[in-house]
Amino acid sequence: MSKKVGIVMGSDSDLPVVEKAISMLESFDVPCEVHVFSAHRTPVEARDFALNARKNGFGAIIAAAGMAAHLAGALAANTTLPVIGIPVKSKYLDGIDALLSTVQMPTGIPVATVAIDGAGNAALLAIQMLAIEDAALAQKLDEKRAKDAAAVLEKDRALAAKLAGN
Ligand code: RP5
Repeated sequence: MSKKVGIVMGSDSDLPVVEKAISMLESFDVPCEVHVFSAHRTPVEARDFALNARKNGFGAIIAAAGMAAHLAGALAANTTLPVIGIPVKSKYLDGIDALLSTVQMPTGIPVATVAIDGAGNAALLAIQMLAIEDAALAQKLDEKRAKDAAAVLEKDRALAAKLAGN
């Protein structure tokens, strides 16, 4: 059994985005634990989760937050596990606020930031981190890449047939 991935979101309103990460982890049979902890509304719980994450069996943490999104950085400040930030799009600035807040970490406390609402890639990156020490998981990643490539090539064939009028 691989290590767990911790998923922390700043609000339950982030769940529709985070669900894509949960389902991706499930598709790889990677265990995850999901929490709502906010860097500003529940800073103590967010800090304690990060402080204890390594000893609690986590191998990576995904942090999803919108607006002035300092959750990923706040978690990263309290653990040396890799932290992956998902900037969540809100209704005001199309997610640019969360993107810049998450990605622009000063030297010393890194956050690996994925695209705005990029929950699937956040999960895949966490899986790739766990797969460094897990050959079976690495094999599953290879299989997914091959399956995804085959799907694109099938679309290419379908497009060629359509354009040729077949
Ligand atoms: C952030 O503020 C959360 O991550 C969420 O994306 C955003 C809005 O939160 P709610 O007002 O919906 O609780 O902290």
